[in-house]
Amino acid sequence: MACKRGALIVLEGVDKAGKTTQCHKLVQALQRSGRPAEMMRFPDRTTTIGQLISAYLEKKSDLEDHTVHLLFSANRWELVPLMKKKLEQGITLVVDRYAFSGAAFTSAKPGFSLDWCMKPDMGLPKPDVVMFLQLSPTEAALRGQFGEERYENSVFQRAVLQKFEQLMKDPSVNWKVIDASQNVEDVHMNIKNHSLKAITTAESQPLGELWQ
Ligand code: DGP
Repeated sequence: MACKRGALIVLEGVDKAGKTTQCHKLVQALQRSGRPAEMMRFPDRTTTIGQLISAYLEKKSDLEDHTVHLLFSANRWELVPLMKKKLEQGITLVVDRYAFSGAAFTSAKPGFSLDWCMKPDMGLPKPDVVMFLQLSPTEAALRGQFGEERYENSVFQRAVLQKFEQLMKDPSVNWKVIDASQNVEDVHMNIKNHSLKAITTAESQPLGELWQ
């Protein structure tokens, strides 16, 4: 019998919500319980496209807004063969940001519709669950200063949050909202419970296509 596929689990949220910490904790917890799991993150700055994105985020280069949007999307598409291979091997992927960040961040810029921003990512592997780590801009500010990278300012982050809220109205995506203001362990338990359910569901369901 072919092995059961892994689940595609995505964590999203505005900056400072704790996504990266929680992704690491989730992968460790799944592995400790004997479930094969690996972490991925987008943008993946290690590829040729990812290096262009990284230079842009670090403000070492300027790129036209549509162009950089398509590069972020291309960075996800270039990893799709690897993602599918791992999922088919029964490995659960825990992904730090995905197409939802893509649509929310670019559509928060003037002159971009959410609809246009979603188009390049249509057909990507569909996550079995997307957990949105919710944290108000006020609470995010209490967690310390933003860094120096592009997008790291509270006015832009508020606009991004509004776009995420619009994306979360889409019933075709299995959204779970997580209160990220709780302590790290409570957030982790919440995320782990949703993930275990997603892993069980994924075992009996084929991988879907996003926004199709
Ligand atoms: P991170 O490495 O998770 O801090 O993400 C880098 C920054 O890039 C962060 O501010 C969010 C933003 N970002 C992530 N994905 C996309 C995307 O697809 N499009 C745009 N415009 N920004 C993105």
